[in-house]
Amino acid sequence: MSSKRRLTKQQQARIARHNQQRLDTSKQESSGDDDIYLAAEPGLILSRFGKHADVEAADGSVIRCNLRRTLNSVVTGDRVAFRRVRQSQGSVDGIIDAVAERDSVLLRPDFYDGLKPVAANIDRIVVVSAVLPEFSAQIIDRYLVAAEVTGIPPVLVLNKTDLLSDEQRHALQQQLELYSKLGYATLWLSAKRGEGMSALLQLLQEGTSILVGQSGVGKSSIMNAILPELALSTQQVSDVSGLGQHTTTASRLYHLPAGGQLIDSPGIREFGLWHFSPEQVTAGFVEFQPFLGRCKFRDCKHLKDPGCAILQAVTDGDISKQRYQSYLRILTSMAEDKPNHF
Ligand SMILES: Nc1nc2c(ncn2[C@@H]2O[C@H](COP(=O)(O)OP(=O)(O)OP(=O)(O)O)[C@@H](O)[C@H]2O)c(=O)[nH]1
Ligand SMILES: [Mg+2]
Ligand SMILES: [Zn+2]
Repeated sequence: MSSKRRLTKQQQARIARHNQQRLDTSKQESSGDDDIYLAAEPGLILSRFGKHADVEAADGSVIRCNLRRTLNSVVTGDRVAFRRVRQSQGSVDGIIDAVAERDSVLLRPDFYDGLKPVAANIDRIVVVSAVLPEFSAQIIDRYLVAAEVTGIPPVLVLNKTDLLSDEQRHALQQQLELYSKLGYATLWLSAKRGEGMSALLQLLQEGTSILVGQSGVGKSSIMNAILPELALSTQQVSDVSGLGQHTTTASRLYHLPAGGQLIDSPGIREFGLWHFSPEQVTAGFVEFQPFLGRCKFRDCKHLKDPGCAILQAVTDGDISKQRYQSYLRILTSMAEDKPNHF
């Protein structure tokens, strides 16, 4: 928790009560600033940047709003109550009064800033990977753990398939097969050539989905392939560092022509899992589940422990070595790199 401003339980309860009252836009009483603002309306957060957010009203118009100071977190996908200004002055045309309780939230721990919400009310996490900058099963496994623990179903998308050599094609087909055997939806895509796009659109038709993955894998390019009129900026993976350029800086929600909403999000260098316990990470590996509780020792760490049912399953080929090694690496990195505030 941030130490900058700690509220007492009473203050928190009062803020929550006011927040709840403000959400009911049909029953607004007049407030002190009615000379500045019009009546409250329900809205959807398309994008949040610093002290501002773009809110979509029921009529489809987009209003740039300030945030009431007591709102501690507002992100893309949040449902809010907001008011338009009576008279526009400059670029900010409204204020967000309250945020509705979230059905789901994708969180990401920031090494310096603590836990940060990426987006709210998400129905699907689309994990995008590509051979350029690099294909990393480890990053996929991290997102899968987050998806399992938060209960938001994932879809694995391999983009830039136009770049694959025959050898890479074969290896990655096997990779994706490993995941589809675990029950995950997988998709082969080329945003550049438009291949696999209609299958993707069909998957995204209902609810709100978010594109996540390393910088440079082509998230914004996928958005552009769906909605060319957006003309979102995209950038080549650097020849020097071999990394993405962190082109997208804020998440933003778009409505898809065939139905559904899709959020483009900024790529991140590493998706940390410090906010989860080791037990949650274990549970995040779906194929471990039938074996949990069957180890000889109740507090088995599934490392070298004798009588470990997970290790036995790896030996028997019921759990893939790759996934088990990935699990070990995640646990080790969680213990080693953990910043103090997690
Ligand atoms: N060959 C090929 N290149 C692609 C494809 N999709 C995207 N790219 C290229 O990959 C580079 C990075 O694409 P972006 O869309 O900016 O990647 P991003 O994931 O949005 O990156 P961040 O915003 O930094 O997180 C650009 O040069 C794109 O043209 C594809 O299907 N095939
Ligand atoms: Mg981008
Ligand atoms: Zn065990």
